[in-house]
Amino acid sequence: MVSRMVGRREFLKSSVIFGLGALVFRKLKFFPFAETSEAKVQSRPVLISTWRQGIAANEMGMKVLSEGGTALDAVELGVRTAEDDPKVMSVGYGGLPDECGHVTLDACIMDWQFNAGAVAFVQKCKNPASVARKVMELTKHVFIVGEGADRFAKMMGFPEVDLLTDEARKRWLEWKRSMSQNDNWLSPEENHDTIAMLALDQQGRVAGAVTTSGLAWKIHGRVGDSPIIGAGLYVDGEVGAAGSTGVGEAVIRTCGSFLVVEYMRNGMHPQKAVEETLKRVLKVNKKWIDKDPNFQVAFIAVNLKGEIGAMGLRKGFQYALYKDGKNQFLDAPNLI
Ligand code: SD4
Repeated sequence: MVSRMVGRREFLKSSVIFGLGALVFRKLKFFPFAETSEAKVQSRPVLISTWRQGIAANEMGMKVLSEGGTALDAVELGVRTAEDDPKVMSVGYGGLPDECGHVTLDACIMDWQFNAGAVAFVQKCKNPASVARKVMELTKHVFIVGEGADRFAKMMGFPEVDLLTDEARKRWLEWKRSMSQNDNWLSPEENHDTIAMLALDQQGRVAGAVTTSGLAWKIHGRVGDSPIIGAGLYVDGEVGAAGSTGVGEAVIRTCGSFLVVEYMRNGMHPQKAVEETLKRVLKVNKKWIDKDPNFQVAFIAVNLKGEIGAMGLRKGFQYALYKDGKNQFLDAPNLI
């Protein structure tokens, strides 16, 4: 009995000492780290956009935010800088055409409350992301395509524009001249420049937009991942957002952006979430990826803390990140 009591007292004493020791150890070694990272992640706003045109898009996005706009305004007007720029030959006006010489545009937009809008196969309007926003805000629908999308854009007051520039037509003619039996419609090199843009504003509202002319020389009527909610873009106001660029077919097969957000919902850091999603993309699309050294897919992501993720399947993916007052153009890591 006595020895049992002493034993219990000893046990309690050593537990208290051990507990205090562990606390001191945590304070010294681990707790400060946790505090630092906690402080660091509270950096809002954050803007992240794919490829070089993301720099101008982020600049515009930040201007919109500083003038009191929301994350949604920031992504809509941010991606518009690429849509309007004929030198960006993979988005909007001046985009490279399909196999028949038609420029066809796809876009979508989504906010932090699951509101979403999308258009595809647009041929007469250079700002499909803004048309997508009108679909989202002024109709009961999510997705309008083709002639109906052009008609809707016209009804909404968007001017009709011939999207094919002289330079894009020249490139199309060169492509046609060099066509051979070996051509692979899915892999011309200059295809990976879709702009996906995500914004987390000061108030913690998250939004995203994606806009593209799709893969150059695609079969007439083909639509990729970019305007598809869940594939090219997904936003969840309680979790964060993700967007993609690259060969859309591979992203559609995996519901890529939705998967990134789901991984984040389950607690993954955005960087880990994009990596795990790319592993899935690789697994599902292996037979196509193995055959084609130019096959690229990439994701960007942001969570509500302002932590970001960016990664390409292969080397070469670059993105623009506006965070902590700096707009930087960065190389993303790659999976293979
Ligand atoms: C598509 N994902 O149409 C687009 C192309 C792209 O960067 O992203 N290019 O499949």
